[in-house]
Amino acid sequence: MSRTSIIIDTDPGVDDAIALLMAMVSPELEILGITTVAGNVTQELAYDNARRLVQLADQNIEVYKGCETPMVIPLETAAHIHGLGGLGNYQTENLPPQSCLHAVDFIIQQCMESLETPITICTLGPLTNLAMALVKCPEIRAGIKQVITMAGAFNIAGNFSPAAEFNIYVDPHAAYVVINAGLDLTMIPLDVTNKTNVPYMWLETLSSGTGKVYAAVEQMLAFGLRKGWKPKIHDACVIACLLKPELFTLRPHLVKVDHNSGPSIGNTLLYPKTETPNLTAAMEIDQHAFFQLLSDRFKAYESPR
Ligand SMILES: [Ca+2]
Repeated sequence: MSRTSIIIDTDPGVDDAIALLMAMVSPELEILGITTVAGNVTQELAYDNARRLVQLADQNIEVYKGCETPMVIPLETAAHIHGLGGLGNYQTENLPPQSCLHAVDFIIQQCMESLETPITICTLGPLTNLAMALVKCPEIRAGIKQVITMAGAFNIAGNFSPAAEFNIYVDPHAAYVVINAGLDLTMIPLDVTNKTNVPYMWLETLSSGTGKVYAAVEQMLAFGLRKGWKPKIHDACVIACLLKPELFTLRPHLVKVDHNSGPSIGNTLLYPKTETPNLTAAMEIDQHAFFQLLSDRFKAYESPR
């Protein structure tokens, strides 16, 4: 099987963790590297958490530390959603060694080496690293086959302000750069990812299953469950869309992002189909098939490896 080469840019984050764990056991994917971005948590925590997850999955994937702040505005995190450490109640010591290469330079290097066979970039956090790479070296566009991003809110209120979904809210200027870069971009908005409440059946599978990954994910989800939330795993939609795009209703649309300071900053506006499209928008998800795919992939973690 020829595998799809990807970079995952992430700010783990409980839902990022599930997306990463899903990707790391998907045989169709070759993960060239993981890059971390400040978002749900600070860069330092995101970087440690991503390495923690690679270690948990017994993988040998390099993690590259990215931008410490958004391009223009100060960082706002979401530690109240993901726990102070970012992975709910999950913590570990003795992390793998750090890489010296910056995430932005890693993205540039990989894209420039892939001009013959362009790669896919999956973004699970604010778009700062990818935008900075595009600003620093616009030529990388030729090395990018596709970008799939969890970002935006089209026909519903945001989850961080009434106008904005978190990833866009944190760095609307980066979103503006990426959306207008002329890339093959698929945007999976909150309208769709809000439908990924973890079913009780999967929670039961986690608690009755064996293996350290199940136990770890249970700990991660426990933080939200204790607060009475039914966890949503927004970012896993990106990996699912890469593996099985047929699970989503995808439509070409023009989307613009409001990056002007004011109460609507970070708003994503979905224009009617009559306007010239600039991206592919996910409009609906087959929830049942999505969770089937997720639980199928997690079976790889069922017993100690
Ligand atoms: Ca995320």
